[in-house]
Amino acid sequence: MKLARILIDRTPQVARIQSDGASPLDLASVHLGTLGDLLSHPDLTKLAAELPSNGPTISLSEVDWLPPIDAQEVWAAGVTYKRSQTARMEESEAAASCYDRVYQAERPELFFKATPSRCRGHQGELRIRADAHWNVPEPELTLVVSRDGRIVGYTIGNDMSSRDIEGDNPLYLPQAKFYSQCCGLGPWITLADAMPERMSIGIRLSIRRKNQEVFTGTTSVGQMARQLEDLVQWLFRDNEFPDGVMLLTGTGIVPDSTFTLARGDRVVIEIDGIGQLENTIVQS
Ligand code: DO4
Ligand code: MG
Repeated sequence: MKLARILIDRTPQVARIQSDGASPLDLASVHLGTLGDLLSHPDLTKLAAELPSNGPTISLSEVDWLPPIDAQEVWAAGVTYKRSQTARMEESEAAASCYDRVYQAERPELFFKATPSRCRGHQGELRIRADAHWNVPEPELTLVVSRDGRIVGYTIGNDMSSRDIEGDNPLYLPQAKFYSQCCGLGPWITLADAMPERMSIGIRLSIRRKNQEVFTGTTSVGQMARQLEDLVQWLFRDNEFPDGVMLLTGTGIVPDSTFTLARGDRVVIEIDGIGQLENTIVQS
């Protein structure tokens, strides 16, 4: 079962994704107001399958996609894959020991990534900062977590990052990560019980420039050094998420140091069990 947020006549709607298209759901018929309410419902899978539609099914090629989020905060974990640890250590001599230590520490790196208004959905535009000159996408399995801390679904996240800002000084991390249009999410949420076996989930990144592929990389969730539930458990320590929360789980794909994104690039991230998230890169 897959759930999305889409625009119909300029109104955001929660929709069920089916083989023949996206079907808008009548949340009010079960006294629910938001996608967040639905995701935290104890009977989510049954409810998502049974909710009546309140409009015609729209063919997937005609859907106007929104990121599958309404009021949730977006957090991210870092340095959860060996590749991220080595890339960060190359990027910053000053912070190399921080990245080395956090990769091995019991406490993971967790940081605030985005508010819903800074996220963009499938086919939306993601931004590279005007004051940065070394930028990359980070393709990350993203956990959809209910308000009581259960992983109820998965989506694709793109943790856009300015490597020169982050590498200059680790205290600049929030500026390297958190700005307008800094996070891609989508195209939809696959509910947890419809996902393939976790360790076998493949993640692929392709970056196209003027119809040529300029970077491609792959990894799998099996390469991650941490358990997903462990990340959620740390995030919920002395912290409450009344609307639920999205948690990007870190990147295992980092292009080598000569690569930077450019305006007009098309970034395609594919994750098994979810689908493809495609975004175009813009810069002021
Ligand atoms: O500490 C820097 C950020 C790490 C990160 O975003 C990642 O590993 O995905
Ligand atoms: Mg990241």
